[in-house]
Amino acid sequence: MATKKDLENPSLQPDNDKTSKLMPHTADGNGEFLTTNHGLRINDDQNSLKAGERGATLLEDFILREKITHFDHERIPERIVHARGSAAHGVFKVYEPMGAVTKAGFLNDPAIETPVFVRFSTVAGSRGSSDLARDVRGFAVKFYTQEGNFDLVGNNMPVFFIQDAIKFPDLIHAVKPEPDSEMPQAASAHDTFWDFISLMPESAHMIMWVMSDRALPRSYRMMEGFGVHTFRFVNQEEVSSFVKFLWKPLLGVHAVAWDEAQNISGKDPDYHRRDLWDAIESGNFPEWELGVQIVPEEDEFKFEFDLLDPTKLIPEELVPVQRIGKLTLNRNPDNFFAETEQVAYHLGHVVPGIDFSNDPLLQGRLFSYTDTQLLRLGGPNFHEIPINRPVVPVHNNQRDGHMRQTINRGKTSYGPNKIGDNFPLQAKASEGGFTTYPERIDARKVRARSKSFFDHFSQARLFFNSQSDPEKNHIVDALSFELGKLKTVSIRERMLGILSMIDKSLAAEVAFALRISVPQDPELPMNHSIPADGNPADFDSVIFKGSLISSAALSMANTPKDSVKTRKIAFLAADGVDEESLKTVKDALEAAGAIVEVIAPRLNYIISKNDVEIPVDHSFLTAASVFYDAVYVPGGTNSVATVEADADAVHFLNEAFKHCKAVAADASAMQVVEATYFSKKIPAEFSDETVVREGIVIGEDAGVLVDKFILAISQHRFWEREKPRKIPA
Ligand code: HDD
Repeated sequence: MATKKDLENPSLQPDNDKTSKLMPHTADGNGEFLTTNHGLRINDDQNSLKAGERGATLLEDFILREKITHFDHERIPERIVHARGSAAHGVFKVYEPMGAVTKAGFLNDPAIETPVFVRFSTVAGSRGSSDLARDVRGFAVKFYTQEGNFDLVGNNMPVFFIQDAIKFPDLIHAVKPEPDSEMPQAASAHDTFWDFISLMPESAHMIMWVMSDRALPRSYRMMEGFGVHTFRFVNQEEVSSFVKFLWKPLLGVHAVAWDEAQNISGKDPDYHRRDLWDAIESGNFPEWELGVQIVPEEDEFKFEFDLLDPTKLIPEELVPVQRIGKLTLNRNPDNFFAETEQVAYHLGHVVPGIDFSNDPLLQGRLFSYTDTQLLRLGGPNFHEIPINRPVVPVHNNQRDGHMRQTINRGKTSYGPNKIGDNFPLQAKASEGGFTTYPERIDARKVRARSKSFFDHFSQARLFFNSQSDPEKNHIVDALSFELGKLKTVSIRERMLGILSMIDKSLAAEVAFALRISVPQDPELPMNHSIPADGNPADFDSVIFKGSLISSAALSMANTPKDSVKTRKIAFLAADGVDEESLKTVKDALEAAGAIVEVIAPRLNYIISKNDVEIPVDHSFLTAASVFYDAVYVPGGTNSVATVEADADAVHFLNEAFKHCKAVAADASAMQVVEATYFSKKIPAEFSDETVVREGIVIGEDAGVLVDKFILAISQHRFWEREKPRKIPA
């Protein structure tokens, strides 16, 4: 967006490069002298100033005081939610002009690369908690557009727990560690969370998502993202339509197993952070397509649910997703604190062409985000922190406050003014000034929930119905785990009441695991979150709708399974390995975009049967099967014998099989496979069909084997293996 001055000077090109704008704020001590914060060169940074070598330290030591004081103040309050996160820089490009529905500049010019900063997060845990918690993931995108910043602050699930922002503090108090014991960390499996949820039927749909594999992403790069609320698009003619925003990952949507997640949490709590960082460092830039579901304003009431209800999604069968542009993350931050920790997202950061709906959750969020930054970042000037600055100039009459950076010149900091020729000027809509969509509202002031928000179960059921059998099993297991951790038995019973409203078989299976009965006459659909004087809308008269029985887009089983890009494959080898088959399989996997790591009993290198040194990436001590998507055992008599004799190697294979991953071995390494517990499950033949079903490949010809192995890895997981449960490892 051009400023008034720019308009007068058409030769000025807009500077769209966020990275170059960050540069003046970066510092690098390479080749420099050590100084105090005030530029004084420091002569001795090893010793404080003392009265004599052994004497007391002197208060005079301003160098010591400055250093310690700064250190003491290094921490700021962590985010009350989404404290644990990782971020990256990137760009967004729209495919085609979207002028028919929105006038937003960055959605209208396919030539513009809009810089973005994207932060992913878990919700409940503290800053230092594990990435692999069973939790919702945040997916917050800051677009530095030519019309100012647009923030799309979403999650990896399309709905939310509550319908009104006034319940947010209750929800978060319930899920955070319990206030007396500060336990458990980054986990929802405790009494206060489920006590609350069991009294809030409106959470039913979200609970299905949070108990599903969506809560255990394989990678941030393999998650969908959702703006959740219904927003508004407004075009140049001031015609408005409703819009839902979705991010579709080009690598598909994939999850890890719960047992694996718990294991990773111990072995590498930074697993997702590392994965994102490493992918970007190695040039495997994560990509998503931006999808929109557009509903013309006149269709607002055409659905069986209310578009304003954030516990509902619009099934893709009803309104198809149009993919309108691509997001690419291509640069890691230079400094975690300055960028990832200090970035401040806010739903109220919009640009002309994007506006809000009356979703009561969205409306409350519009207050919360700025408010939280004021505390977290210490004052009203957080927009001046380099990562938060727009790429376009900022001019207004706001002044002063803690840590003000801008040196505003001139006498006037008010408008209208004559002294300063009335600058800065308000912009007309034609000059890019934001105008609120003039929605007609003619209503009474009430504290109430619309009756159209009261069907809490139809979409929860739609979600459950849409899952594949393994996904349904995982939901049953997740609920059995979480409810199994509760101390208060009555909460389990109440939850079973809620589950029985969603699906009787789901409730029965969880009840079986908990060895209690499903309440015959649950205290439902009573909504316990109704106000003291009841709700003006009569809940009993709610008709449970939801004519759609199942939606393919809701199941991760239907995600594309045609690529092994960035998948990590472990090769278990030792001295004497047959380097030819190793190389054939490695080269083919790498050509397909996978990452191969050689794991051996000792670090550094192994010597092949033909005396070739092969670099080793990890020993069995520092590696674990949970860090890999698949495992391969190459041939070579001595190597095979060593791997077979190594208990850690056999455990590696057993665990990979348990977590339903693709396993391959050279035919001459059969004795290693025979040492595993799954040796009896090896199929007799390895046709493509068997490989896709079973995920195991054994072969003599490395060239043939690797094609089938690639096919197997691209299936991601062979969840059917879990059916005979209680697999050791
Ligand atoms: Fe929120 C952070 C997403 C409801 C109040 N939220 C936060 C972040 C994400 C979301 C991704 C982290 C941003 C970052 O990386 O810095 N929040 C959501 C979604 C919601 C939602 C998708 C429902 C659809 N949030 C929500 C409500 C409230 C808040 C109803 C309060 C009324 N959220 C906050 C907050 C946070 C926040 C307290 C903490 C840190 C921050 O804002 O910057 O203001």
